[in-house]
Amino acid sequence: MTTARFPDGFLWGGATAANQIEGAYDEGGKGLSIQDVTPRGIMYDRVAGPTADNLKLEGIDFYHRYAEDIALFAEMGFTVFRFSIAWSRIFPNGDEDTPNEEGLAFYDRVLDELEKHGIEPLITLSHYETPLHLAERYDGWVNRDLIGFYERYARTCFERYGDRVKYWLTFNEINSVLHIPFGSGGINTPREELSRKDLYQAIHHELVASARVTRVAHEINPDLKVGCMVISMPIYPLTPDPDDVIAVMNADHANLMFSDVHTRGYYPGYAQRFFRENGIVLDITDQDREDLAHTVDFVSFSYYMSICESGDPQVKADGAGNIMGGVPNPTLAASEWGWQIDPKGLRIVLNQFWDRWQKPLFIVENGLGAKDQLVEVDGEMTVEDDYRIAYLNDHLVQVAEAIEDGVELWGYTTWGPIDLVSASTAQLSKRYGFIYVDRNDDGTGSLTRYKKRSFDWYAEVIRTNGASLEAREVLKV
Ligand code: BGP
Repeated sequence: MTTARFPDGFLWGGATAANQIEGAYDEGGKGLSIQDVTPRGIMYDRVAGPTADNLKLEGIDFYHRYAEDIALFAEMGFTVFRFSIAWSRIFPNGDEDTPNEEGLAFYDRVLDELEKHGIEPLITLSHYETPLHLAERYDGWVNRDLIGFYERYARTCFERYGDRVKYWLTFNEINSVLHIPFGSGGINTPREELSRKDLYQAIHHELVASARVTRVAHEINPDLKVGCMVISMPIYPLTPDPDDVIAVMNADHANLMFSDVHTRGYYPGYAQRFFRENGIVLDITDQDREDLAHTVDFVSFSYYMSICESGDPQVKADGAGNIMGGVPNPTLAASEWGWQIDPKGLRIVLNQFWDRWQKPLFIVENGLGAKDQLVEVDGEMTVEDDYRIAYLNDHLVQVAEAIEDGVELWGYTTWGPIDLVSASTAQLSKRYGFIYVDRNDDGTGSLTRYKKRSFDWYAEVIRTNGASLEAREVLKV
């Protein structure tokens, strides 16, 4: 037991994305999204159209099984559930004038179910799911027209659901555009043909769109809370050499610029210097500047790992990571996919973000992707996932420390409370859930759900508001 104190009303739950769970890729009038043509995952090139080997086309069939799945979340005591709306269910091509009613009605039903169980929804408007037509016809976010299409989509969602959904996120991991232009920004032009100016112009359009819909949300209902969402990754200097520390500062700037703009409403000096020195002249209108001034209500982020940086060009930055990698940390162990495990990094990042922005924070992704073994215990099928329990326990202990440090944190949603298709590799065998889904990488499986050992563990954490967590020495290499 710890002395961990999470505030009353702290929101506990899990997080998903439409393209990784829903399936039904061509049902209910849905158009194609960029996920329907990336069967190997968003780190890899697109293919021409949907192919049978793309696990996302069926996902875990949440589209038909949402009631059963939400009931299981409720059994664990969830008070919040983060999910995304598939943009191409609401506007199948992205550029229509009127929305698809069948798509809207689906999310009404999901919200009904959440309401029934007293679970607060937290909705991501765009989670790596740009309608494919917007990528092919407009080259995604490189094109300024996307701002208007996104605004129409967001307005439709706020008007339809704004009286029952308080928490909204504009773009999932917006800082990933730099690394995966197609997956994150719907940019069809191959990465190697994009100039820096193209990339930062696309980023600028997304930042403006995010700020603009934040204003729209507040106009529709002043009680709505709109947040940004970024990949957080504490970056440590490999050595005490000041050159390594400067390298960290630069890497931090590249990564934190997005939330700096979201929270301050303008580009910070270091970004302007970077644009100047790299000959990047962005098309920024007066209207853009006015829009950007509508800052977010809170900052949300994913946290899986930390990384190192070095000022020495000889040092290899070949460490694997959540979209971004870096120089591996010699003191930390890693997951089966090479992501280095660092619970204390979460406390560090919570403090860094709070100190920097003084905006309430929300951890909307954290978890361990691992290979699970389904076994029979006392006549029931389950997974004895003590490794997952250890990972989450140790991270949550650090969250409690950060709260003790004075950080204002609204909630915590683990990534993938139910097994789902991986974003980076499109595998099902990279499992994050408390609930096992019987589906394999080759597409076989009954889709039956089974509770893992971590299911009861998380239920107890939520029931005791964190008091059941165990402070213990965290293993290093
Ligand atoms: C984040 C994404 C999620 C999710 C998670 C885990 O980058 O927001 O969509 O999938 O990482 O990553 P992966 O699925 O690659 O293991």
